Amino acid sequence: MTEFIAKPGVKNLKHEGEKLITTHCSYCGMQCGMHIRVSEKTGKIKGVEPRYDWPVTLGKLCPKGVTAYQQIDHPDRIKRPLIKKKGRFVESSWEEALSLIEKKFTELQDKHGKDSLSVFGGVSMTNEKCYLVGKYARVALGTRFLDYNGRFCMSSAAGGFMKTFGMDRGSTLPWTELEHSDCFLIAGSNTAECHPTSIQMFWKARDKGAKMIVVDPRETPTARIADVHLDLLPGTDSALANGLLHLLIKEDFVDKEYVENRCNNFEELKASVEPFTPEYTSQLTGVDKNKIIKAARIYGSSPRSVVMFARGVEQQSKGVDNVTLYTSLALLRGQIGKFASGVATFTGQGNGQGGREHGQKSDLLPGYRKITDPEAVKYISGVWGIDPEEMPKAGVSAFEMFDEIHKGTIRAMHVVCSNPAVSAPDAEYVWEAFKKLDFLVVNDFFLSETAEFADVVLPTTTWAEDEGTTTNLEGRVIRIRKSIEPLHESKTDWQIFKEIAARLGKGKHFDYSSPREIFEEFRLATKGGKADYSGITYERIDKEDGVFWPCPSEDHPGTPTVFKETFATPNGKANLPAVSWQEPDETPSEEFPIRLTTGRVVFHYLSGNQTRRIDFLMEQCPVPFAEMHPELASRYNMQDGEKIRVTTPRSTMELEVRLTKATRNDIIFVPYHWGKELAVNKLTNAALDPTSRMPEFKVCAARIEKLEQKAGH
Ligand SMILES: Nc1nc2c(c(=O)[nH]1)N[C@H]1C(S)=C(S)[C@@H](COP(=O)(O)OP(=O)(O)OC[C@H]3O[C@@H](n4cnc5c(=O)[nH]c(N)nc54)[C@H](O)[C@@H]3O)O[C@H]1N2
Ligand SMILES: Nc1nc2c(c(=O)[nH]1)N[C@H]1C(S)=C(S)[C@@H](COP(=O)(O)OP(=O)(O)OC[C@H]3O[C@@H](n4cnc5c(=O)[nH]c(N)nc54)[C@H](O)[C@@H]3O)O[C@H]1N2
Ligand code: SF4
Ligand SMILES: [Mo]
Repeated sequence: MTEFIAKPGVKNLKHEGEKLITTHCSYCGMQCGMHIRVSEKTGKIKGVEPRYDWPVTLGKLCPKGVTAYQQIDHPDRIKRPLIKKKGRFVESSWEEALSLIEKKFTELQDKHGKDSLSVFGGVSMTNEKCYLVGKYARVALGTRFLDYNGRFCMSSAAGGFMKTFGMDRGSTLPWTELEHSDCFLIAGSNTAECHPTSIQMFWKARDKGAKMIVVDPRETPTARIADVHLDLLPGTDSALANGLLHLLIKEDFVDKEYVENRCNNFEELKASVEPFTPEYTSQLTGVDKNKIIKAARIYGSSPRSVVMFARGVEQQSKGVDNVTLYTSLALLRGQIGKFASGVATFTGQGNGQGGREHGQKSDLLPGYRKITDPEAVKYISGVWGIDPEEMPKAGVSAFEMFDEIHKGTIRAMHVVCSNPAVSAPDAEYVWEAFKKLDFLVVNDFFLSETAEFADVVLPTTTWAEDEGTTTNLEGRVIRIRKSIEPLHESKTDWQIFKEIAARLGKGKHFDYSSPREIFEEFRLATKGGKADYSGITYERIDKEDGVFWPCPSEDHPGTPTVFKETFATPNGKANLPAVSWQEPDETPSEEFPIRLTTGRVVFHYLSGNQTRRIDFLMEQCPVPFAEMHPELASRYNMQDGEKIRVTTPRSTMELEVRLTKATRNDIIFVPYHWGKELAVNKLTNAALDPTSRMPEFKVCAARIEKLEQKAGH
């Protein structure tokens, strides 16, 4: 374990009577290094210290990170299993809760077949647990209906990287190199609020003269410090990226040798970007053409540049196209596989990278293997000790599982580590689906809006009560360490899968006594796959400050920079897909004249089920709001702080106005961290990307109205 450094230069200043557990934050993909302080006498959590010697985040934590420990011994923790009886939750024993699950699952499968059950997973869990979610669905329940919350998060980036590179590692370079880059093109990422501790890397590079281009409809804190801010209309990224590609080609910024030797399809791409002159691009995107030209020249002339993007470009019904186009910028410049340059997506959730590689997706098996590939099925069946014939077929994507519930195909669901009642689009449709289920089981440590619909809630441990590994947004596999024993009567998710499996007669496939044992099987399951972890051990992670996958053997150094010589496509060259511009699924009309976009604030995390319980964070940001430009507000005679009505073709809600000149004057932005009547997902459009099945959270058409003053007010 590492040495504790209180501050650079001040060593081993430990808190009296406490031990320090070296681990990482529970929330986002930055996975900031931290030490949890635990009282030696009482074993209770006392607080947190940043980890200055963690090479990626160097002692930085954001407001969520410094308060993350407050979840652990929080009074709202679910202490015992809950069973709904006559519409109310009643505490029960594990025996009673698990017997009920066994009975219901068995009855439903006897009557309606194996696929009447489903599993909805999440990636705020360790690799060990994420791996077991897939195995639990396929081996213990034997259902094809399995998908997870990464479908709302990383799926378009994954789809885009598979198309261009043939492999989906979120970053082609280690982020410790970012400070040596000359130029960042950041699209659809509110970096300072959503990956706050990465900002120091950009500042260091800026200090050495690096340039920054930000593509966002809002002037985020990151856009504010940019050399060029391309303030596009939401949903027009493919037009903008085509326009930038057009200029790279026209102004001779293409690395011809690289493109010739390492890329496919250049001529087709060239032809398809031809119409995207700065004038035409400006017309489609609403961005001043001179800013587009300036951005292309800065990016095109920088020797070491990094293209980075996040959900702003990905959470669209053309999200995969957007990803391939932005990625093509870096390929035309010959930037992939070299020092301090490349492409990266800002992976969202703590284990958003690892959790998407190992079989929580409806069509994937561990190691990024395809369930439609008979060889992959044969290999994984061997590791799992089942007959390949028993392996379920591919299922459907996360949102489409709700369609299956409405159709009556799916009768029961086990939600593990997600809160789709808040986070899925078209929320009222999703709530109806939950009500329609014959049986819903939820694993969580806090009663979420989804858990409120459940028949049985199983109390799980927080990240600090178990050990395992996660994979950060660089692709670096790291260790999560156990700070305390499970509180109350909670159990870890893997223990829960093990116990349910045993009751369903599949116990021999889940006979683990520790996360380490799961990790050993998991290594084997990934061996030979695209995401190969087989050379990674807990000991190596400790010794080497994490190990980057692919790492196919214990003497392999791991792969901090990918695609140095070749890409993972059949001919080893990267693809440059030619995709033209298409409107978003829903565009403004007379009835819904503006665009609504949604996202995050620094103080809350995702569905808010964790951060809405932390006093400091709630004090900073208690309720959602509709951010709008004063010009837009004045057209409707709306004032700052006033309540208004926002309506889309799906539903309507009331929100507080927040005026800011940082937002375009033809859109509103609403953060989505609240449930029920405060859930902006009542309004969002569930149009899905054809490849990634990612919903269009980032753009739909809306109407805003002043609320009638009530008499007497
Ligand atoms: N504070 C905080 N941090 C988080 C999270 C959190 O909930 N809270 N969640 C984590 C997770 S899981 C994720 S996925 C990431 C998300 O991180 P981000 O993707 O950075 O966050 P968002 O706020 O969803 O969206 C980013 C930006 O996209 C812009 N945008 C909207 N529409 C468009 C468009 O059409 N084109 C472009 N180019 N931009 C557009 C928005 O204005 C917004 O500034 O953050 C991670 N970190
Ligand atoms: N409108 C709109 N909607 C969006 C987005 C957007 O930008 N706009 N972004 C989308 C994105 S990027 C994401 S990632 C999704 C996320 O959406 P969700 O998956 O709903 O996100 P969380 O709030 O992280 O839900 C995780 C739940 O699991 C619990 N939990 C945490 N750790 C564990 C664990 O180890 N085990 C178990 N069993 N439970 C645990 C938490 O308490 C919480 O209730 O939301 C999506 N929804
Ligand atoms: S940046 Fe992300 S990982 Fe780091 S402290 Fe904040 S929420 Fe945690
Ligand atoms: Mo996410």
